[in-house]
Amino acid sequence: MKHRILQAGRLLPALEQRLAADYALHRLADEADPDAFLARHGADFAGLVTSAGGTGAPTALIGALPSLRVISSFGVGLDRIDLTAAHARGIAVGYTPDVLNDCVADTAFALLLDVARRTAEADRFVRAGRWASGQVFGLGRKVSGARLGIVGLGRIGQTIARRAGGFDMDVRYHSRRAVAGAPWAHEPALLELARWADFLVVITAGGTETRHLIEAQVLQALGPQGFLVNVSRGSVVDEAALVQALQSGAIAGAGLDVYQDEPRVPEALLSLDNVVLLPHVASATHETRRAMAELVLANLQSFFATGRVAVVAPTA
Ligand code: NAP
Ligand code: 8YV
Repeated sequence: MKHRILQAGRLLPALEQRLAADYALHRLADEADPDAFLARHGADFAGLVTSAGGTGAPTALIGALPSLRVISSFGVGLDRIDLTAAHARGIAVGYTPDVLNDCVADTAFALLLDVARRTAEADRFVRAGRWASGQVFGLGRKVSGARLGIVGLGRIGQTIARRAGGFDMDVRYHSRRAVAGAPWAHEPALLELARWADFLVVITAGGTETRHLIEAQVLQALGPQGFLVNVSRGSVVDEAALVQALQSGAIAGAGLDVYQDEPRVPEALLSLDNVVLLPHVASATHETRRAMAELVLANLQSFFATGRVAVVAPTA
């Protein structure tokens, strides 16, 4: 008998195929009325496969699955998983840290370079025929040697900091605790880091503790020559304050991969030229998504063989 697994949201087709081969997989998205389906069949499922940046495992979904024993999440963020509810019921939670550090760090730099050197904007300029018609494209901001402030020096934050060495950048970081042995200066006051930095890259965890950590005052401190890059979660930045800061010139520009209400991006951001907008794709390469998929499978295999997932998510 195959274990019954519920799939919440979309996953890589190759991962879905592997899951469907190994388990009795049911896609909740195929149901016209998911709530009615869960009310009738929720008790059938021992496992839930979901994605960190997508559906997650919210309280209501966990509550609708009374026989649930394991959650395997595609991604590292835990802000959309009710860890307290899972812990209270003894549900194992597996996730996919580390394998995506490189690609998320690369994307942070892609956004940083793009918004500073105006590459997407320059591409639009060429395609619109403005170069050919004799217009001159304006100057950008030098990245090499600049000051980089990193908000959150975890697995990905440290990878970003190492990338910055290749650009001869001066790096400092803010987090609640200094990271032992890290060669970069810890700045306990976020406002001070913002005041000091030319580029502020946000890569903290999401969730209630970091909600609107980057608010109007931080943006004011970053200043009219400063750039913000957010590859963490949309909730970490006060989006209304960011729009205001970009429109008024309180900061120079922003590079964003994540938003408060994905996939909706505020209309105001779409019309600004000093913003680079990505559709939550920081980990989206063939190589990294394959590695994440392998961990999703390994977590389930390990759980059903031993009672423990291979990579255990920290409890809330
Ligand atoms: P991690 O190793 O757990 O690092 C999280 C960092 O955030 C730590 O340095 C932590 O330090 C800091 N932090 C937490 N709360 C904070 C607060 N209130 N104030 C300041 N700093 C705080 O996590 P990771 O693997 O690097 O991943 C980070 C996040 O990136 C994930 O949680 C996820 O949301 C996001 N992510 C996004 C994408 C994407 O596609 N855009 C892809 C992967 C990950 P302290 O605890 O000392 O404060
Ligand atoms: C993915 C992410 O885009 O790992 C995370 O926390 O947000 C990203 O890697 C996501 O898990 C896929 O939805």
